[in-house]
Amino acid sequence: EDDTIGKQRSEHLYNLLNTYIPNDVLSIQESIVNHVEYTIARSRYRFDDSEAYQATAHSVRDRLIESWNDTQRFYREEDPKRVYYISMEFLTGRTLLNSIYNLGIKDAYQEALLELGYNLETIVAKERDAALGNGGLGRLAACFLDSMATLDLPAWGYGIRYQYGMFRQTLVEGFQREAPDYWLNFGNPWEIMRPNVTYTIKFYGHVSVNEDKGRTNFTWNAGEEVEAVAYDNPIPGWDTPNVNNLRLWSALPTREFDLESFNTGDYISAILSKQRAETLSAVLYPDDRTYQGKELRLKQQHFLVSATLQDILRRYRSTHDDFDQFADKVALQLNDTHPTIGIPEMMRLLMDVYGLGWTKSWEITTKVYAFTNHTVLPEALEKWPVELVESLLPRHMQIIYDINWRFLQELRGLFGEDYARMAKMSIIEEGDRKSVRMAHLALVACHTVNGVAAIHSELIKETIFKDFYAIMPQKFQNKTNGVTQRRWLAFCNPELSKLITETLGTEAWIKQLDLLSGLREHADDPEFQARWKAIKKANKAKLAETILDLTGVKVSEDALFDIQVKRIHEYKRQLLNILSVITRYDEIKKASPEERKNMVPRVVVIGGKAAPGYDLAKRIIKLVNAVGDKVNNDPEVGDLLKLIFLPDYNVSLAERIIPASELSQHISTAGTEASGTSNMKFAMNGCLILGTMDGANVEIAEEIGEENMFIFGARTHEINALRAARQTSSVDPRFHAALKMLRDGEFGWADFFEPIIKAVEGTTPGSDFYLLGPDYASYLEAQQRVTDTYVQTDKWTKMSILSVAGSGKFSSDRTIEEYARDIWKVKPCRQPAP
Ligand code: B1N
Repeated sequence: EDDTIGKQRSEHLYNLLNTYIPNDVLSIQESIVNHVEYTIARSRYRFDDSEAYQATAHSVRDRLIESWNDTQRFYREEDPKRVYYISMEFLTGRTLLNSIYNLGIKDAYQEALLELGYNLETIVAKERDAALGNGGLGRLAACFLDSMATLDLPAWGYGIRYQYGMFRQTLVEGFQREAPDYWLNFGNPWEIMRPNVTYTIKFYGHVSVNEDKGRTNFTWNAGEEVEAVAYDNPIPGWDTPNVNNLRLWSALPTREFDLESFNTGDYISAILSKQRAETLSAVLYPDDRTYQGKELRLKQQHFLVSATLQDILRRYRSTHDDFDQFADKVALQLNDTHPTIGIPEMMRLLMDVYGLGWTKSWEITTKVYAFTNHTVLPEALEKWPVELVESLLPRHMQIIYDINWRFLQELRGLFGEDYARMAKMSIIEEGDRKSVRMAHLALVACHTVNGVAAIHSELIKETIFKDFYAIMPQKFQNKTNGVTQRRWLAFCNPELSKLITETLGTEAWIKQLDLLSGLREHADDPEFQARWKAIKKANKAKLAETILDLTGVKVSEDALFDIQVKRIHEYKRQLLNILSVITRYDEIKKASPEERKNMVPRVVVIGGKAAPGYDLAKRIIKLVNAVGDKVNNDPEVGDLLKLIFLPDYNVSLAERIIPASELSQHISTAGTEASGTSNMKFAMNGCLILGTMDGANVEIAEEIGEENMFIFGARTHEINALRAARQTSSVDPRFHAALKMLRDGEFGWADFFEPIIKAVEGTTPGSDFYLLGPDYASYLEAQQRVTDTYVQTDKWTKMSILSVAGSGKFSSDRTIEEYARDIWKVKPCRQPAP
């Protein structure tokens, strides 16, 4: 990107090299074998599956790099407005299969490998997941990169190259254990280190002020510096010559900083303190529930935005002499408030480094930034202690105070001396421990804030951001989430994908998901239904194998596969699911042999990680395993009911689970799940949804029809009243019966499960905050509808087809088109095909 080769010379080179590596089978084999010998230095005649993966990945990387270089060169020449998606998380998963599909060379690679004696599917599984994210928010960022590339948008992602991604979850006697995910151990062929793209990142120290010709200049004398070095990750799109970039920063010690510490004469401690710098980008925070106020986390956030903004400003200035056009050339999207410290950092860079005044700097900053909110749960809202910001980022604290002072003046202009309102809305929260409210900072500085589903975008206006909505309603937008149908349907479910393409007579749906509506007219066709069912059956068989591998439990492929996979959270109500399994178990035990014959066999699968410090979530994992142990080994129950906890749920496992699922549960208390995105993936794969009217479920119901889902439970507007009455209202007796079985030790560990029981039984004020009790009857009734429908195979299959047919809206292509049009104002910029 930052080549210094003169334009003339690069033109010459371009003409010289204006041919890409050919993609015929022979050329592919040649490049794989070459990489075996020269990149991984193995014998051309003997390499194992892992080595075959490495070599294959490198040969694909060569092809990505060609298009990447040309795309970036084209962007430089065209100088379109660009968008930068700034996120602490990118949950990519694996890259190999995605890349060869997107480049349109999957069949050629499959054949090339087969002739060499290797199976593509086996090779692909050798890749480690890039798990640089917690869950939905991080995966959304990855889907957005895919869509931005596919839509030819001049877009880059910016993030952190964590050495340890999301922890690996193992089970020891049914308890979650966290193991480090050292994913870079055997190298990462998908990244390109850029040793010449580095920036210095400052921390601590003090700010000095000096007057010069009537101007006040601020200089931040850092107490600690680290170097950020860029790693570029090519992002191909589907059916386009464009390849975009995800730039991830890694921390290194600076030489200047070293010199100082080495001067003290203590060589060994100087080396050790060097290692402190590396720890900055060492590990992803595995908590998506509560913001923890940890200094290292704020350091990571500043590290990300400081390197990113220096990079963006330098890129802009390499082709522009002033900042007059900056806002016409740059759009910045903040993925939640995590990168919000980038607002004062931008002000600092413009004023203190580029010498602009406050007014001009503020105008630019407020024109480029927009932010997305992903949750209404108050415990997740970031608030950094003023003390901490002051010591770590002293100049930023000054700037934040200045921004706040001007904002409070504005409020005074609007409302007079309304101090209560000012205190509520201030960027600074007063109190024993003053803190900076990052969401308020973002709301003041960004031109737009958006929620991630219609209901959520309404809720933020009425709850957490109510006061801001009152004075700046024009800033509020909705952008309903989406997922990329490439990874989440076309590639992970190849057989269904083939059937869809054949039925629609085109594969255009891979880029235009709305076309799926064309499946509607086939929903009743018995022949089509038969093929549809057969594909689901084959996918189930594969999942059954995985379940056996991972848990040792053999499940019946004829049972209804009922899945709930997501992070373990009280609000997501995995407990509701487990309790209904207990109720079902109880019913089976009490049933006569005759009655048992008429029951519908079920495999209930639960998977997901608990934040390492989230005690109750960890107890819930143990509970799933304890109930599973009992139920799965009860000969009276047999195939009628299995409860499986699938360990280490991640992107790759999701790609196996989702195509095989028949029912999936999205059962959060109404008003708590901002959107959910796996619900969209399940629907796209012909899985029926058992869910509440929460998050994107509401819009899914609009699109595919409530009659094709199993909707239950209280609605958002009923929640407050239900909470107020929780202790005094009566709930379904089966709820208490299930809790009693737990308490009586039916599944062992009664003392250990007591806190779970206490949390939901509703006997103390504030207990059962997520209203499992009040929703229980409605939930069981919906479960009964599931069972009754499942035995009507044709009806079920029709609903499954209609789910897919109705999921067109939930492509992240649609989401990104809306962001591009309504928020970023960026247009496609496709390089001419080579
Ligand atoms: O973001 C997803 C939504 O689909 C989910 O409903 C929502 O729960 C999820 C702190 C978060 N909200 N907040 C987070 C992640 C990491 C962290 O450190 C909060 N994740 C969500 C995509 O919009």
